[in-house]
Amino acid sequence: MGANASIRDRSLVVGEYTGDPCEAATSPLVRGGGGHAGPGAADVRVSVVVPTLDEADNIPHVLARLPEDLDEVILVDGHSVDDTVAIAIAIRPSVRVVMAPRRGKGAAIAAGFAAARGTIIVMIDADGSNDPAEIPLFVAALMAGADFAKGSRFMPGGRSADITLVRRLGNTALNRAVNGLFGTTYTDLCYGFNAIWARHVATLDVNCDGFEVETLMNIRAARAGLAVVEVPSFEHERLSGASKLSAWRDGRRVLRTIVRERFSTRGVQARPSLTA
Ligand SMILES: Nc1nc2c(ncn2[C@@H]2O[C@H](COP(=O)(O)OP(=O)(O)OP(=O)(O)O)[C@@H](O)[C@H]2O)c(=O)[nH]1
Ligand SMILES: [Mg+2]
Repeated sequence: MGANASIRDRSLVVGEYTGDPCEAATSPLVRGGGGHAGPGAADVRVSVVVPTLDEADNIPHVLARLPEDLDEVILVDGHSVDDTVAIAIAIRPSVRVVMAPRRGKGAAIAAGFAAARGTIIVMIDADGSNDPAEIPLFVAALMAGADFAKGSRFMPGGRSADITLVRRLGNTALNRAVNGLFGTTYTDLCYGFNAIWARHVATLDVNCDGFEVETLMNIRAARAGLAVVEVPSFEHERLSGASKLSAWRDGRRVLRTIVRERFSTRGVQARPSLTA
């Protein structure tokens, strides 16, 4: 599939993965049953939220590969000290720039969700690891009935050229913990490429600041009974610059989030009553 795919490409159907991200299969629903087709393609407006912290060298690549018919692109900047914002505006004058209220990816995602005006919100990293050409696949998964489409590097058809051994082991262990504690069958817990119907954003109530944001979203989506689908994704190497994630520090934050959510009573789907 060429660059700048269309998010309204209705040929994106579930099928065998051929190596072309836009022909990949999605998972069956991994949790929940609340999904429904939602509005027709004509009523769908797609917002893309891009958290940035010193990504001046990478943001041109990401913006250049976005699908052509997005409704808005929101850059949530964590007060970069490089020219990330100026470069983004120069390349895409229509970009909406939101300054994150606090440091941290979670704070940026929450601010982007609050600012988004679309019916679908896609979150994608700014370092070139996530291929914007995969966005139509996430949109298609939502249009096909999912409430929340989460990218996965580790389901059939997904892959990572970026993850280190330590991070892979940590992600696998934490992913298993979540599956065991919350009854999910996720194959990837900490991946930043996801899409959700805007109407479900309040349900997730993203109120964390750091890299635990995807874990929080995945757990709360499952507990709220949202229909979650995994979408195979290829994670490329960060194009340039340094990672902001520390495996140990952020791994502990993810673990704390899992424990906190396990003992929280919020968002637990009500069990059907046996009495009328
Ligand atoms: N606004 C904002 N964005 C951030 C912050 N920390 C990270 N980001 C962005 O969040 C995305 C993911 O951060 P990365 O540093 O790539 O983390 P990672 O993908 O786990 O690490 P690598 O695989 O090494 O790239 C990137 O687009 C960052 O620019 C922050 O404090 N504020
Ligand atoms: Mg990255």
